[in-house]
Amino acid sequence: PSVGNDDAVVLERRTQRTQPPQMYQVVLLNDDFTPMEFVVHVIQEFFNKDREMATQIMLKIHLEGKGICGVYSRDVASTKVDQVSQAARNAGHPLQCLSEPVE
Ligand code: NFA
Repeated sequence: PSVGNDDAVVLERRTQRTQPPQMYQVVLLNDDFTPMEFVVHVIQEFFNKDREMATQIMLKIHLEGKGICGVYSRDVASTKVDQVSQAARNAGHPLQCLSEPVE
């Protein structure tokens, strides 16, 4: 910043402000095989939703093909994807979970 020498004082920003971190939405994709009850359970357990909200999100995924379960920093989103993918694999379901940058 610079300061003028007369009556008018001019402050000029010369440095860029720090940007907020990029956020990532964690998405579940519909498939024909994963039981609805399993999806509701996953959304409750890993995305901290109550049963009613988890059911709404599951139905949106079922009807529209995909749905956002939460929005997190990159590291947390990546961990959610790994945890959900492993839980689905362990249970023998093809449920797919991915994360994508917001905007
Ligand atoms: N479409 C699945 C079914 O009819 C349910 C489902 C919902 C699967 C959301 C994946 C995601 N059993």
